[in-house]
Amino acid sequence: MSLAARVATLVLAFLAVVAVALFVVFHYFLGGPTTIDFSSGVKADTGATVHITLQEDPQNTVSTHPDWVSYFIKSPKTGGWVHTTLFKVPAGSRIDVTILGYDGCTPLRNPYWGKITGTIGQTVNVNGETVSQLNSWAGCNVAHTFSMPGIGLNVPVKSPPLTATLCGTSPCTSGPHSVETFSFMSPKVTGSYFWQCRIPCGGGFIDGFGGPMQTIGFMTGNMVVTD
Ligand SMILES: [Cu+2]
Repeated sequence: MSLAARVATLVLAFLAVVAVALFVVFHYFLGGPTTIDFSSGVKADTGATVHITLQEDPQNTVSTHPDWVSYFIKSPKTGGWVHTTLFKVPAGSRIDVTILGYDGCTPLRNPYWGKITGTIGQTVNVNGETVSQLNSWAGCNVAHTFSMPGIGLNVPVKSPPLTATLCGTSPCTSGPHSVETFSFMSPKVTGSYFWQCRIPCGGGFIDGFGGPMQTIGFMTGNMVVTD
């Protein structure tokens, strides 16, 4: 092999190692879920209305954990579903939320989490019906919750009927699902507000609280409130 060929091989090998290192850094260390921005173009503290749509699924086939239960957020820019649980809203605004519930039921550990709190009117609209509670001990009918302790928000999300064949590919675009709508006021205090599902739905983990329950992009996330 000529000197030039050896130098070229060495340089190529070096560049390959650098490329792998950069991929690892960007993909695994810096490449967390993105934050979906619902605040741009909306003046904070005016009570303006912002619309947010989420879905919860029995799986997340676009992630490296295809068997983990997961939320998705609909991008207001593209209309596409994004594998994230991070979103940004303007302070002091009315947040209209729609959640599409595609996952099957898991009983709530405490009936308290079936009670709706923190929404305007202390109610949610479930498939067209206004309710203030979902009694998951009377029937297995709740899949996940959308709960934000910092503002006292708790919304159980109804599951499709027990015998339904659930959507098997995420993000779900068809299949049996519930439609829940509710509104709440975003706080006037800016910052990051943690939210999580209250059902220990991390199947295969001790007490169900590991895995998706503690991973951003699945069953826990943050609402960033901005001015
Ligand atoms: Cu859950």
